[in-house]
Amino acid sequence: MRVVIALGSNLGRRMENLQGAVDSLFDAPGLTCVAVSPVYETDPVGGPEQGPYLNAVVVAESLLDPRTLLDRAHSVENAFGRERRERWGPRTLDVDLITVGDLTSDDPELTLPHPRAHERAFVLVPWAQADPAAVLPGRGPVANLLAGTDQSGVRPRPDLVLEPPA
Ligand code: PH2
Ligand code: MG
Ligand code: MG
Repeated sequence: MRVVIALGSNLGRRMENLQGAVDSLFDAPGLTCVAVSPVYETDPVGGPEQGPYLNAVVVAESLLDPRTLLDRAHSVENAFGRERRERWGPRTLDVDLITVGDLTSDDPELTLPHPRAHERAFVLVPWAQADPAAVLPGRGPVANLLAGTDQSGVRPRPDLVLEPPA
C-alpha cells in the first residue's frame, strides 16, 4: 500500500531530526522508501508563538497495517525526544500519517486521511514535489488542492537535502 508521511521539526537540530526520522522509519521491515521530498522552511501554523519549521514528506510502500505504522511513527518521535505538551506547540519531531492507501478512518487516534492535510501548504507543497500525480482520497489531486492554499509561508531550502534511507 502506498503511504504518505509528513515530517516536521522546529526545535533543536531540525535537519538532524528530520534525517533521523527518515533513517529510523525505514530501519525495520515492512516499509520501503519511494521518494523523499525537498525540504521547506515554513511559518508555524496555529499554536503558540514558535519558531519556523522544517517540513518534508516521504512517500513509501508499506506492508504494515496502519496501527503498526502509527506505532512506528510514534516510536521514531519518541526516539528524538518528543514531549507531548500543548497541541500544535513546538516539537523536535512530528511524524504524521497523511494517507495510507485509500483508507479512510475516523478513529480519533488515527484519522485517515489526515484531517487537515488538504489545507496545509506545508504538507501539500513537499508532497506534490515528491509525487506530482498525488491524489488525496476524498479531496482530489494535490496539485488542485495547492491552488486553493496560501503558499507564502512555505519556502524551499535547496541548501538542505534529506538523504534517502540507506
Ligand atoms: N505542525 C503542527 C502545527 N503547525 N506549522 C508548520 N509550519 N509546520 C508543521 O509541521 C506544523 C505547524 C502540528 O503538527
Ligand atoms: Mg502534525
Ligand atoms: Mg503529529
